[in-house]
Amino acid sequence: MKIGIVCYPSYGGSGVVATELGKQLAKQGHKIHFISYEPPFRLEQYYENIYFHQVEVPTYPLFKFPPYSLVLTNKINELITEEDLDIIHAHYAIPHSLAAYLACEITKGTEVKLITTLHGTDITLVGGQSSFKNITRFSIGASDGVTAVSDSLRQDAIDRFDLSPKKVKRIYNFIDTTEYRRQKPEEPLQLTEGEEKIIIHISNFRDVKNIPDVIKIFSLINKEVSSKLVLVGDGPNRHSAKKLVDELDLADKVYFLGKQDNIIPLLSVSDLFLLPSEKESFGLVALEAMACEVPVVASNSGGLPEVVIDGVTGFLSDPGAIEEMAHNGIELLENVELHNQFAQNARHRVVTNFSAAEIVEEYQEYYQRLMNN
Ligand code: GMT
Repeated sequence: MKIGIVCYPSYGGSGVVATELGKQLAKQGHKIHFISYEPPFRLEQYYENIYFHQVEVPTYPLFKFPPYSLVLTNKINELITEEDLDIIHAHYAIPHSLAAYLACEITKGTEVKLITTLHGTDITLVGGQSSFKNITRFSIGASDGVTAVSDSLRQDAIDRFDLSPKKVKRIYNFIDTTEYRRQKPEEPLQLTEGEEKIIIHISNFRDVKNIPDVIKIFSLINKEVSSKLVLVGDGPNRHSAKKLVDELDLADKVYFLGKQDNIIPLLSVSDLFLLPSEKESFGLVALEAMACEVPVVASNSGGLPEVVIDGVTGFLSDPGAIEEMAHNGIELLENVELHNQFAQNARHRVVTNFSAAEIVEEYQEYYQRLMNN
């Protein structure tokens, strides 16, 4: 098949899933055309069967707001004809799904099918806002196929946009479990002294991630267990996080590492992952942690209970239940046997339920089904 993948190229789960899906499909011989404003960050080298098409928005004094969505639409439309695409797969509804829909409409008569994958905030935070609601509902309805990354998100989309349950298929996120596994670091990472435990959090530091809760949970854990907190990523709440760390007198115990291209070495030395998000449609990063044998203490919001099994691969609590999350973290860090068991359970859960081979096959079957309709 010839597949156009429209995605955000920067750090973030939706772009990662789109890129990894494209890489896996390319390995199987499909021709993959990524369309975005930059090469996706996980597309760091040449891969056979993968092409990248950059969307460059021309400037003009009249354009106070450069019309990215329109240029994207034009680019997708060009590629439909030039590359004779079979599928356009839009990751993240806004604006990709509508841009792809318009691009297909412009070249009426082609057989190209449009698939939209909903990732979470495109429905829960952005698409639900009145400024975007009608176009989001329309482009989801107009897609030939719609997938959501968890049952929770699927139901959310159906409820919010009054969709037929038949319209949305749940296809879980996945990772390459041969790449994501606990590895011995080539060089020691020098993050700890002596027997300290490493607690890690990785995100885009947006409100939805409850960054203050990450720090408060760590503060409570650190009173009982000698430990360091490693914060990976960057975003709007990084500055206030730094302030809170200083106020709690934790500056020498918390590392702000910023954005990191390769998180596997960091996860491979970590003992606990914290993800106390207010909302989380799936929690790809929890999956990455679990694949590296790191148990997860998380909130029970959205799709997280479909990823992290409470009492088996980590612990789940209501968002904001800081004391309970800290208590669960301490239990895991102090009980070596329990920790080892959870670490193995976590890896096993990812390998058996979320590995690339099975999930990519689900996408291929879905593509095929739509093409046969
Ligand atoms: O806020 C983020 O975590 C980024 C966002 C994105 O669009 O990349 O992540 C969403 O999609 C990921 C991939 O499907 C999911 O794993 C995240 O749970 C989801 N984020 C939220 O729902 C907040």
